Amino acid sequence: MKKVLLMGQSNVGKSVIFNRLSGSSVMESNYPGTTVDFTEGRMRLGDEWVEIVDVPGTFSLEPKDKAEEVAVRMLEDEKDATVICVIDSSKVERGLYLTLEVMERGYPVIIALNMWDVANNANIKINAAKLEQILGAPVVSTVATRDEGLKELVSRIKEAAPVEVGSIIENVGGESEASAHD
Ligand SMILES: Nc1nc2c(ncn2[C@@H]2O[C@H](COP(=O)(O)OP(=O)(O)O)[C@@H](O)[C@H]2O)c(=O)[nH]1
Ligand SMILES: [Mg+2]
Repeated sequence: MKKVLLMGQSNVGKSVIFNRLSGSSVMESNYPGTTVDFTEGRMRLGDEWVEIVDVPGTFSLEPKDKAEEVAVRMLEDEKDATVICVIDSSKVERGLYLTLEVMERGYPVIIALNMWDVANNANIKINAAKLEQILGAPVVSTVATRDEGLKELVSRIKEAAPVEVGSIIENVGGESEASAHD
């Protein structure tokens, strides 16, 4: 069965998203040989069922503790997974670090700009469409606690495809060159 991994730092809303996307058949287990637990469930994606995993929070793919180590191993265990990178919209740069690392490893990625309400309240403006264009990956703003954006997030998972990280740099360069010629 195809797997979808929810990844991101701690406290960005991964578990709220997981709970809303997964059905009732949720299973909690320890990662083999560790005391680190994670939750797994199923989700309907178009006309197929896929497995969705609430991966332990991690800041990067260079693990600093046991839980982060498990997060990295879970990613490496699932070479064919699609990754939903969950980012706290009020701290985008922090979340993008992990996103780029996951992309660099060749995984198809879709980005959930969660906590969109928090960013709004803090007057932080993010151009999700532009970020999507630069990254070459779907970017969806969400407020998981209010179930906002999650339908769109799920419907766009199929758009996630591997991205050349080099092309992201080109996209940024191409942008500034285009505006320079305006
Ligand atoms: N305001 C707001 N709070 C959220 C949102 N998503 C999650 N939260 C809250 O943020 C906290 C962390 O969420 P959680 O899912 O446990 O984060 P995780 O550590 O990434 O699994 C919880 O108190 C959630 O209720 C959101 O979009 N907006
Ligand atoms: Mg959690």
